[in-house]
Amino acid sequence: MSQTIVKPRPTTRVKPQRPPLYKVILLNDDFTPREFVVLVLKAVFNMHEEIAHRVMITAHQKGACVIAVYTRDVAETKAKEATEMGKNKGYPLFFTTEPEE
Ligand code: TYC
Repeated sequence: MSQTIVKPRPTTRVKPQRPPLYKVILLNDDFTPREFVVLVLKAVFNMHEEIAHRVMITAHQKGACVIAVYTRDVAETKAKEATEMGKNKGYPLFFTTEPEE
């Protein structure tokens, strides 16, 4: 009697990878008016007044504040757009990005 041995095939499992995330960081400066920082946070990061104000105060007191996390493209575009809004008014307002650990 012959026996058929069925070997299990190695399964190749493709685990969907999440794209790496980037933090957008707001930096404090001595010149940009507080209300303008709040306006930018609302316009670019869709924050409500109260949250935007709290974020602005945190950056003002601590020197910097992580404000949101996005995929690299979105983080860089928003940081650039927000920085540009300040630049257009002659303010040194600055947003930077950093990969999340
Ligand atoms: N420090 C600024 C001022 O006193 C206000 C400010 C807050 C600017 C946060 C930038 O990220 C910032 N007018």
